[in-house]
Amino acid sequence: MKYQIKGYYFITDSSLTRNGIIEDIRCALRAGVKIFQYREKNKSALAMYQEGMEIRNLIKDGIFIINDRLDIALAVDADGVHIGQDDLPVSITRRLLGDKKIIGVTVHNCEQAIEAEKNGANYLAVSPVFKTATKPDAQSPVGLKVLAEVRAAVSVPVVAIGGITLENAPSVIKAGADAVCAISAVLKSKDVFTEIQKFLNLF
Ligand code: 3NM
Repeated sequence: MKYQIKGYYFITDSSLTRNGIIEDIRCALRAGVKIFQYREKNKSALAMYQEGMEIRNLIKDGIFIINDRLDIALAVDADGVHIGQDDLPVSITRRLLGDKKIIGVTVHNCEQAIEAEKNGANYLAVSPVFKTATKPDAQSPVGLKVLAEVRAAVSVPVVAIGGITLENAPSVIKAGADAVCAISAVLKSKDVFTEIQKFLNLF
């Protein structure tokens, strides 16, 4: 894989976007983002396939990950899939996706992190670090301590997500995050491009 999981990690959100997720991705590409995740909770498989193909064709120079949907990841030849604790087991996902693709796994504690790495995860997302309104069913915030503990317990890259802002991002990076996701902090801004640049500049 040409790129590492490092820096600002962009995730689409069709309910928070002001100008549409495709325009958001264009802004992120112009700003220099190298890791993208298509996260869509409420669309048909066909709509996701079509949108996923459109995004696949935009991201020539970067990593393209699909949230949850292994079928869509395979269909659009994404670079990988991001799964949670209630999705198919990591080992099964690996068997279906093959050795060349990326598997990211959301974890809430060290035990899950060690297990996910053992089963073949390429990176982990520790979540939610802080309180977030973007994912209504998110667990209680795990905080910077768990983030640092997970960082120390595994060797794959660790991504931080949940309630991250420009103000608290430096503390998240200091706690050991290799990459940060910040959805509302970026998409609620009128100038997505500039807001993303500010996050990229933290690295
Ligand atoms: N997953 P914001 S929290 C996509 O806890 C996602 O697993 C989470 O959005 C989890 O940056 C979250 O606006 C949303 O807080 C993060």
